[in-house]
Amino acid sequence: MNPPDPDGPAPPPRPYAMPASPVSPVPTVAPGRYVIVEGGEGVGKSTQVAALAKRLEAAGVTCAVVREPGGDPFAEAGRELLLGDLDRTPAAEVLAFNALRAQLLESVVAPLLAVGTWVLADRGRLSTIAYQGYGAGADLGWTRRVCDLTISLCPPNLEVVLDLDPVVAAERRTARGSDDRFERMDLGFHQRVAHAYRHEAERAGITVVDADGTPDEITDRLWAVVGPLRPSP
Ligand code: T5A
Repeated sequence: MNPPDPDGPAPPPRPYAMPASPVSPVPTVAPGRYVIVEGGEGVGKSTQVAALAKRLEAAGVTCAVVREPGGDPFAEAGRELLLGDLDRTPAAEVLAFNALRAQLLESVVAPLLAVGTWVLADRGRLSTIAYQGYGAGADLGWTRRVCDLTISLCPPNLEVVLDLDPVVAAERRTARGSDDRFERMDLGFHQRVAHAYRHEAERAGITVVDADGTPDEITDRLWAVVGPLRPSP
């Protein structure tokens, strides 16, 4: 017979939206906010994250921009591997994206939030659920659990999905000209990813913003959900 587990029975899983325990019981500065902008290829995430950072800075908020995969030397090296062409299984891809996410959360995001800096992220856990779960066929329940476990290291204050017809997004990408492993996937893959974002957003009550229009129009729509996260003066 196995000896009794010294930890006793497993506690119930922590809900995803629960805030992380504070590092110190007496914070000296108001913590920053962690905002993740999500969506398929070419919907305008990088453009909008940069525009939001400008608006926040103009409003007196110190902020930093990060991207996934990436964000520190280890995670950027992993990005090269993941966006390259070496064969991998969907489950290995889920774990690899989450390993790089854990690195980013613990080494970059959490320390910035602790000193009051806002973090605007280009992609996060929903990308793994959409691309590896719905797109590449990794088991969805397992993928969600792995992603929830990882993001519990540093839960975001807001996730927002930019929604755009994948055909329009593909035109934007073609106009720009770029070509990594995921961008080369066929339209069916990108349609599954777009459907995934809509479905996951509806399931979890995540805000969806229409990404059709001029960049300024879309920034105004995003600002309507991000701006109110600022503490009242
Ligand atoms: N991935 C990532 C996974 O599979 N699983 C994961 O868990 C994670 C985290 C990352 C890849 O990794 C995959 C998904 C991705 O394939 P990436 O290079 O960071 O690779 O890819 P994207 O995040 O998709 O970046 P893109 O640059 O392709 O898309 P964006 O950021 O959504 O779009 P953006 O802002 O660069 O704009 C694209 C083009 O459109 C123009 C821009 O000027 C640019 O040329 N544009 C507009 N044009 C007209 N109207 C507008 N409103 C426009 N807004 C921008």
